[in-house]
Amino acid sequence: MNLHSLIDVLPKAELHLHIEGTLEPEMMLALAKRNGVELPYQTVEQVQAAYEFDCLQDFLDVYYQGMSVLINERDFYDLTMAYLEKVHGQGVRHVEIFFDPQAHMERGVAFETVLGGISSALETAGREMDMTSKLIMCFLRHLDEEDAFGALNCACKHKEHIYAVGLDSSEAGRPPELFSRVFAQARAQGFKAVAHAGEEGPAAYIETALDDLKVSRVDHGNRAFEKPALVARMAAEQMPLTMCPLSNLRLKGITDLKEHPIKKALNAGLLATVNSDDPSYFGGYVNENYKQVADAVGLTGDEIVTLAKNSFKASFQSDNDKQAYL
Ligand code: ES4
Ligand code: ZN
Repeated sequence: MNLHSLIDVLPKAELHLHIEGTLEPEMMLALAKRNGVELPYQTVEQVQAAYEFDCLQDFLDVYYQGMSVLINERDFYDLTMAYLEKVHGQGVRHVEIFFDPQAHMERGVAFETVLGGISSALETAGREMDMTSKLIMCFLRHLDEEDAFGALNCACKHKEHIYAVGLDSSEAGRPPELFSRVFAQARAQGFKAVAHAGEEGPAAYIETALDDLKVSRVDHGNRAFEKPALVARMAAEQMPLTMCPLSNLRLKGITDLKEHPIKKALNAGLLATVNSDDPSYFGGYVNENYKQVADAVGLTGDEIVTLAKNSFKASFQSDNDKQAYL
């Protein structure tokens, strides 16, 4: 079997996916119309023309503007359902989805509207497509600790729907330790923890995500390779890394996919995984990420199988549920 067909049929889990980053231009324009929201774009081509980014912040500005069309519970349901149907066709059997409630609450959209729409779509996908899922609520790191505590208080009322907390948005100058107290309280309330670290920020931010936030996974983690002792530690601990090749390319963390450290991560014995991050904005869903990075760095069939198995190993599924895929 050729490698692209192997990627198509392998069962996979997706562990690094911002649901707001799956908003396709067509749906953005349709929801803008449905909800009477003004956008600076009128056509799909105009939307796509805005997807030229020099860094993470460039992208985030467009991403927060795009999500302004999401107002009602049905919008969040439709968004989530469209993503799940898409990746069901790519062999994805399990998803762990990030959402950014603070970005919606600051626009006057209620926490329960966001959570209600996303979680009913996950329930439908479980019932109709046999897809399993977990939800991860991210704190926006450009906002302060108090704002994060507000989101955590909302999450505590809905523990049956939220499995873990995460940390995303602008990384530079916003080290994980600013949120140590929020994460300590979240963990005390029974949530697992993950955090974006080492996407643009230095290796030291990965270390404080591990030591201060006590995360179970590191999202991105690319800059770990600047510190060999950290790579050795993460390999020894089998600390998962959720890597996102097309995201790194589009946000200029790398200038060519050939530079992507996914193969280096496997060679170092890290529990690395491939994910799409914000597929609508970065030009590909999970299989496009696997295929393009596989072609660029020359992954073997065995390495691709390892990455797919890693996605289940690194997931929050029970050991029993993981076994079916290992
Ligand atoms: C994100 Cl690529 C990326 N990095 C950090 N935060 C994010 N939120 C959505 N996409
Ligand atoms: Zn991300």
